[in-house]
Amino acid sequence: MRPLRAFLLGPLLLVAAAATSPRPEPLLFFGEDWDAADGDFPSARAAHDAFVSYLGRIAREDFEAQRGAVLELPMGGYGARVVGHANDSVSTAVARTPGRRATSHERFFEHGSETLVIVLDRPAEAVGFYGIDVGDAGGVLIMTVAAADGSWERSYPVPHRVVPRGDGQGDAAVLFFGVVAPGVAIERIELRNAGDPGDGFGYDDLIVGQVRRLVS
Ligand SMILES: [Ca+2]
Ligand SMILES: [Ca+2]
Repeated sequence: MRPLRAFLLGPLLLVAAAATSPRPEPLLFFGEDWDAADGDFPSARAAHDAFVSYLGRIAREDFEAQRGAVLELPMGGYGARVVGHANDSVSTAVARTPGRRATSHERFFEHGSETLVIVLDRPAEAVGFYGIDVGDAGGVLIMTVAAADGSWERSYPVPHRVVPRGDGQGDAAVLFFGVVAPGVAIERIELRNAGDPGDGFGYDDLIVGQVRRLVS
């Protein structure tokens, strides 16, 4: 009888836990191509594809029509305000941003300041992006997502590789990082370099969206 008892108790315990536990923690998506200087980034793209597969409504910014450090991005009605500082800017200037490049077309966002803030007009349940040339000069990227009223906030160190400045590895490495938080109204996103301030990051293909829901 013991195996049967275990079989029956397992599902019952799971149901009880689901009924009383708080909202589940977000799903995280990460892939990194550390040696991506020659172009392709299959691991990062696989993480991107898995992230997108969870989403129904989706908006993407490729930065191709943008200029400057402070941006107002329509993003399909989500309305993202990117608040950059000195050393931040949409760029194509590879000569001035060694290692950084676009993952779509030509333009990307160059992040050289400590903290970049993105505020959404309309909340999203999911946020993701490609990061380029992150960690090759001692930088450490931390992403914080938060509800506007301060009722919910999570900070995630992006689990990318890090080598000291001058090491020579990781030039033009590409990563993808995404957070899917069903039922959460994310309205504020922070991207912070908590490591060597001399490590410039590139971002491209910023994605926000809502979780795909089954309709019956
Ligand atoms: Ca682009
Ligand atoms: Ca870098």
